[in-house]
Amino acid sequence: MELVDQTLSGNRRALARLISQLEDDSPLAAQTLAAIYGHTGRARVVGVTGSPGTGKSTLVSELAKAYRRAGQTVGIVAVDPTSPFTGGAILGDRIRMRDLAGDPGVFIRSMATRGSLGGLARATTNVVQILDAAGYDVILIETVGAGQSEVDIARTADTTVVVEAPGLGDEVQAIKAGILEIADVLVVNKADREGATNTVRALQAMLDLGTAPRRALHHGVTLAAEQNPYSAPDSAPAWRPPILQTVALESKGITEVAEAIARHQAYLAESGEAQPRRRRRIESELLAILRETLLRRLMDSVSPADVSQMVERVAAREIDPYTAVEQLLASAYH
Ligand SMILES: Nc1nc2c(ncn2[C@@H]2O[C@H](COP(=O)(O)OP(=O)(O)O)[C@@H](O)[C@H]2O)c(=O)[nH]1
Ligand SMILES: [Mg+2]
Repeated sequence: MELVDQTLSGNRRALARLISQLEDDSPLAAQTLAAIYGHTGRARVVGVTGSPGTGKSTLVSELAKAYRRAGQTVGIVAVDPTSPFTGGAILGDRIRMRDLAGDPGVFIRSMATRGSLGGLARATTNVVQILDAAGYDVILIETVGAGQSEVDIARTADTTVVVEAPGLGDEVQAIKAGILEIADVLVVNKADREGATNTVRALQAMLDLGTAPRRALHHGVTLAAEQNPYSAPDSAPAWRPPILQTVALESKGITEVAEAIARHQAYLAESGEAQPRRRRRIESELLAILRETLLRRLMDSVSPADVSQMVERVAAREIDPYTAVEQLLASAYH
């Protein structure tokens, strides 16, 4: 656990090596997380999500610069294969991000999208926890808001910023992906383009439609507030996501976004929402680990020879696949 000690004392190379080692070694991940867990819980975690091309990477790098100017250290986790942080985007964008890469107060990590998306969500959570333990003040997670697992990743943040851009038909996509539901701050980027005010208006209208108190997701099912043991006290006024316009490319409106994030974090602390949110996050993390562990243990308990034999029997139409699975589980060594 020498790497862990070095990471906790701020060694960047140790941090990078630790993260790489975790990527495919889950027993090691479990050990490492056990060793660092007591040092986590201090960073402010901000998710930035939205459709491809809305300007998330540009916004994230501008936000990172704003936090750096305020003297804060920043970890960036990019879960986006086309991210300029990964070298995936056009040259101009990469050049713009170069000053971040040379800054010792910034640590950038891009997540490989290999493996299952569920695994990616886990891996991302692990990296965020390590950056937190390593002492980064703010952690920015960039995800492409395209599906449920990206939404799951965004949900691991204290504050989620949803980025839209004019003229992409994003308003409609946002509803489909349920992404508006998780927005704490809405940003209409590319406000230099035509149609930005229309996008703002559309988002405003959608927020008006959804003014019912926000409900917490429990096991992926929406529960009424009174049924949810983790819901905030009734007296807390609901948070209405502000809608902000930015031109990330020209660094316009960035301070306002950082301020809105800070206001949301103050709201979380003052309203008593922070605790239930943390609990929900820990609950879903725990359930994910439980599911993974159960799956692995059960799979390990089924003998490969028995599986081959069942394949033969199903192929011969002696037995159907469902019955075959029941028999395999019955004969597994628990
Ligand atoms: N016109 C305009 N272009 C922008 C703005 N922000 C980002 N872009 C450009 O939009 C493209 C996509 O940006 P990127 O940050 O990679 O978007 P992502 O896919 O959401 O991460 C890039 O070519 C950026 O230079 C903006 O505010 N205005
Ligand atoms: Mg990107």
